[in-house]
Amino acid sequence: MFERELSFGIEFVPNEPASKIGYMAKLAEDSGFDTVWITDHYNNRDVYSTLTLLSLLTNKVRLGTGVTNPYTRSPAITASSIASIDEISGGRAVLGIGPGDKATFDAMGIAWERPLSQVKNSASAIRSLLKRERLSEGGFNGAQMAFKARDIPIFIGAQGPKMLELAGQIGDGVLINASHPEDFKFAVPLVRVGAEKAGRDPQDVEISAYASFSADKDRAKAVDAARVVVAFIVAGSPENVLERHGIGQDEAFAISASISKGDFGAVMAGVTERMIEAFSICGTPQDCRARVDELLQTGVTQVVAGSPVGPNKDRSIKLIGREIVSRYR
Ligand code: F42
Repeated sequence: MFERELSFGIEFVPNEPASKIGYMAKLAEDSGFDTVWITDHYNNRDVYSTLTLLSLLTNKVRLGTGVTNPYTRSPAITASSIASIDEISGGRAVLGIGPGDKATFDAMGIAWERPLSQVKNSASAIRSLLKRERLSEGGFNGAQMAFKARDIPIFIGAQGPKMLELAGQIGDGVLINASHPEDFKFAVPLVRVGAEKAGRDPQDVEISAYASFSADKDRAKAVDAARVVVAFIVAGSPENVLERHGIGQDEAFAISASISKGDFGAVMAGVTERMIEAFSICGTPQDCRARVDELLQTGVTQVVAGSPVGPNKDRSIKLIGREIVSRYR
């Protein structure tokens, strides 16, 4: 059995000013969350500027990129940035890194080549650079940091089977974008196989459910808040994942088409109860606890409350802290 204590994270998307994120991150810290994850997309506020402010506004929480990628930032720049966050925050940085979001790379004119090996090589390069080792392979030509940093934990953002196995091989943790136990029954064994293949103890890998989360005392309000996020997840899910949850391709196509047309009335109407149940942790605190209990059974050791968090973010953070996080302490 896996004995790691369950921890709680929260995700913020820096699509609003850092001061607002800072306020909510402090609220999350005071509400008992253990880790704050900030997403990285070129079209939002910069992840490291946001983490710098959070380093100054919080005292205890771990602060992480959730997740950055090796395409828009060289691993050498990532090593320098995350080491700086670690220094400013007094040793609280964690690095989440994944293959990145193809849609944003297309918009930036960046080719998404060999994502598996890019993630693997960049994690290895970052680890070496943090130790001040000189790098002269994998495209590097004598790169070396001017300062030594802590051995900052690296979490791999993964969904696909190969990436999950890689996360088990090289990650201190894995961030899996999913909310339903069936998805973790598929993912967790792959992470464990990866760890075993690399001769590691699978218990050393922190398995995180990076879930769309929506909590409110009123279930209907929680569901309404989750609808748009769930619609985007359905539209972006591969056929096998939809099938796993009994959702037809036709239903997903209809939602995609409504998103493309900008018809958000139709988007909301297209999201069924089954989709909400498959792709979010949603409802009253009691509903959410029931789901967290199920996830624990599959080997999950961190639950990350991802967007939307709830219909009123401030209130939902406090509610989750009081009625969910505290029950697992
Ligand atoms: N992406 C962002 O850009 N920003 C974020 O803030 C962000 C947050 C985030 C949080 C949690 C999380 O789980 C994911 C998150 N993502 C974010 C998305 C993340 O960056 C990835 O897009 C997402 O995890 C999907 O990745 P994936 O695990 O499905 O991996 C892709 C690349 C995939 O297709 N994997 C396949 C697999 O089986 O794992 C294998 C692909 C493969 O084998 N590729 C070969 C190779 O060498 O890489 C090449 C194959 C060929 O023929 O070219």
